Amino acid sequence: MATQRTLTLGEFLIGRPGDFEYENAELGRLLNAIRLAGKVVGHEINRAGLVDITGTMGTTNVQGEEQKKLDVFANEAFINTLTNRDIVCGIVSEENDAPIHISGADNRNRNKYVVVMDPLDGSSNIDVNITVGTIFGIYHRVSPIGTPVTLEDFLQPGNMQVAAGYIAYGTSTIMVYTTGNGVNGFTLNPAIGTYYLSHPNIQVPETGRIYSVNEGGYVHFPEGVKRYIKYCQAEEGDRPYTSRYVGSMVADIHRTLLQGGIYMYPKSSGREAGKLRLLYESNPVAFLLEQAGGRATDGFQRILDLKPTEIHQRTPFFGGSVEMVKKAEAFLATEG
Ligand code: AHM
Ligand code: MG
Repeated sequence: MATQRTLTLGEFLIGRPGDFEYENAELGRLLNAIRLAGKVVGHEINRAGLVDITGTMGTTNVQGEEQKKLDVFANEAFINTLTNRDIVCGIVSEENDAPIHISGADNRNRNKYVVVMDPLDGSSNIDVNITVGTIFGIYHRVSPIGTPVTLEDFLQPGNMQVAAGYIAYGTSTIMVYTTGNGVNGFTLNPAIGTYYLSHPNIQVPETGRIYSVNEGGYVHFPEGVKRYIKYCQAEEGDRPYTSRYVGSMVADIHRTLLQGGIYMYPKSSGREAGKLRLLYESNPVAFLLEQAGGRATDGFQRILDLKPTEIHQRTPFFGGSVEMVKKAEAFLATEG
């Protein structure tokens, strides 16, 4: 008989003493807001094809990327949900050029948290019914309470995150997050709108059998990455490894968290810093991977120690099972 999931995300949020800091209740409320917006977005994604929500807006975001209708819908859903609750003082979103300042209902700038987010990651996959996701990271503000949020509040290294996670809108909707005390996953029962703890204490296997990279960029990759890919393909011992690449980071990372492996988005000759954005893609995912016993670097340095200089800056990314990421780094180190 199928196992019945009984512990809900709501119960989990209030039932983990020691998991949160003194703001316990506030961080819980913030995560509640995210799970709620995730339901709204997940519901809309499930209706794609039935209502006129797929396709493009005819606009581009600050990074020159075409905006999909669902990109815009998800962005608004998360911003509205986070803005109305007097917890968050600022948001950086992939879809917004500049940070969003939130002064609070009393206009006194007393909210404590900043949120960085990619409201709908992998949106090139929406129109073809493939998993997409929301990625988020949460920080304490560093500017004084009572003053408007500053750029410095957003340009903190990833090691300052108090929580991070993603919601994958896949065969089921699942929210996976950490508050720095392990990683847990909650699957949404859409019939009653409740998330249940389905993946407690996720641990990335020490090594894996899957490498995940867009090999379409192969000829433009650094020599070290090319040689690592060839190594993965070589028949020796437990190799060749197998290849999987969804093209939605959330989906590729979710698989990596559960099954192990390596996910890479290297720099290439056309893209010196790769594609993934440090603040709202690489850092939250790096925090999750490390909290689950995995590793995440830019090929040379720990992602979480990089000091951001711009809100939309990009970084190469190598994350997953410790052994596989270290092996890729070894190839990069001897690139010559
Ligand atoms: P997006 O935020 O514009 O969707 O871009 C990020 C996505 C990641 O989810 C995914 O891993 C990557 O871009 C795929 O890029 P590519 O098509 O170059 O492989
Ligand atoms: Mg993205």
